[in-house]
Amino acid sequence: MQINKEILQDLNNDLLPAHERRFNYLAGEIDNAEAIILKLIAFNIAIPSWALGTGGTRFGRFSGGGEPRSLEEKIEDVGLIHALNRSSNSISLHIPWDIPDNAPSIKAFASQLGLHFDAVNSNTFQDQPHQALSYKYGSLHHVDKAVRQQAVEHNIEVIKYGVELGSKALSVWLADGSNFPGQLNFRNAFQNTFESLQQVYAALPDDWKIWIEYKPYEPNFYSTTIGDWGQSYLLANKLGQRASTLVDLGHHLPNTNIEQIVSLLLMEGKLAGFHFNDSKYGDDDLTVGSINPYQLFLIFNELVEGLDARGLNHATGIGWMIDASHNIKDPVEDLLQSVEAIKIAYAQALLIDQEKLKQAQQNNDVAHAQNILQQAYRTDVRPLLAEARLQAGGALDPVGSFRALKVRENLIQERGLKTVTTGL
Ligand code: LRH
Ligand code: MN
Ligand code: MN
Repeated sequence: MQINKEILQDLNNDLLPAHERRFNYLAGEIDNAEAIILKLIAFNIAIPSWALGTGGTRFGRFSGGGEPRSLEEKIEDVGLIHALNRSSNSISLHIPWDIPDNAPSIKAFASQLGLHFDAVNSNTFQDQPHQALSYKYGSLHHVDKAVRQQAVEHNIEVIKYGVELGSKALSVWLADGSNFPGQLNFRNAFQNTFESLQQVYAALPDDWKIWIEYKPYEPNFYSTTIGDWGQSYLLANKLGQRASTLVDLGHHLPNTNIEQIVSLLLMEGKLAGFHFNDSKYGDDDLTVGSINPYQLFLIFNELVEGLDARGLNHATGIGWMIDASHNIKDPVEDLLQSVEAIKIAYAQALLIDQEKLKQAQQNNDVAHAQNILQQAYRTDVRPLLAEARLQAGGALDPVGSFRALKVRENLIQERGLKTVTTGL
C-alpha cells in the first residue's frame, strides 16, 4: 500500500488555516524560524526493522493485524512512515532477523520509496537453527575460542550484507556477561572481546564504522562485559578511529546523567550515535519522549552545542536511530510519535541562545542559565515541525492522517489479521 498523495493534500488543506495561525504566531516570537525549518527538513531518523511488528515481553506477545511478513513489507512500512513525516528515510536491519538474500532488488525497492540502509546490526545473543556452537555463555567474550570465532564470522557476514545494501556501519550489541559472581574472569572476558572485535574491525571496508553499544544488565544480571560507556569507550579507543560508542537511551541505570556522557563522547570524537527510546525502570524501549522529554531536550542541548563546536553537520555528523519496541500500540503510530518527539527536542535545542547561556555560565548566573534552557524547552515548537513536514511534502498531522487514510485497515486487508513478524 502507498499513501495517496491527493487525499493527503486534502487532509492537509483542512488543517491549513489553524496551522498557519499557530505557525505565524510562533515565527513572530522567535528570530530563527526559517533556519530551524531547514534544519528540521534535513534531519532524518532511521527506523529499525524490528520495530515494525508489535513487540512482546517474556510473558507473551499480543500481535496487531497487518504486520509485515517479510523484509519487503517492513521496507514498505518505513516507506509509509516516511511519506507521512518526511523524516524517516532509512532503515536499520538486524541480521539474521532480516536476511537480505537478494540485496540488489531489496536495495532498489527501498530506493523507489526514497529510503536507504542505515547501520546493520549483528546478533550473537540468540542461537540460530543450524548454528554449530551455542552462545549460552556469550559470544565475542566466550572462554572457547571456537565460539568466539563463530561470532566473529557472523559479524563479518553481516558486514558483507551491509556492503551489498549500501550501509556504512556495523552496530554491535553483546549480551555477553555473567549471572553469578565467580562465573567469569572479568579481565579475560574483556580481553577476549577486544581481540574478537579487532578481527571484526580488520574486516571493515575503509569507509565503514563500527558502533559499540553498551548496556548494564539484561539478559545477564550480575555483570555485562560491555556494561557502560567507559567499557565501550575503552574498546573503541583501543580499536581505532573508526570505532565509537553507541548510546541507547534505555541502557543506563536510573537517574544516570546521559547528557553528560553524550557531551564527553562527542568532545572526544567517539560518539557513534543513538538508539532512541524512553524508559521508566530499565531497558523499557518505550516511545521516545513518553516518559522523560526534558532529559531528551537536555541531550539535544549537548548535541547541538557539541556538534556546532566540532563543526559537524547536525543531520549527518552522527547516527540517529530509534530502538523502541512497544507491546500495545500500533507500531507505525508509535514510530511516528517517536520521530516527532526527537524532532521536538531538536527544535527546542535549536532555540537555545547558546551565546547567552555561555555568558550566564561564565558569570555563574545559575538562575539565568536555567531560565535560558527552560525558555526554549517550554516553547511549543510543534508548528515548526508541521511547517517543515508541509514544505517537504508530508502530513501536517502524521498520526491523524495515518488514521484518516485507514492505513492499518488497508494493511490488514492486504496481509491478514494474524501475521507473524521477526524481531523482539
Ligand atoms: C539490546 C538492544 C540492542 C539490540 C536491540 C534489539 O537491548 O538495544 O540494540 O540490537 O536491543
Ligand atoms: Mn539498542
Ligand atoms: Mn536495548
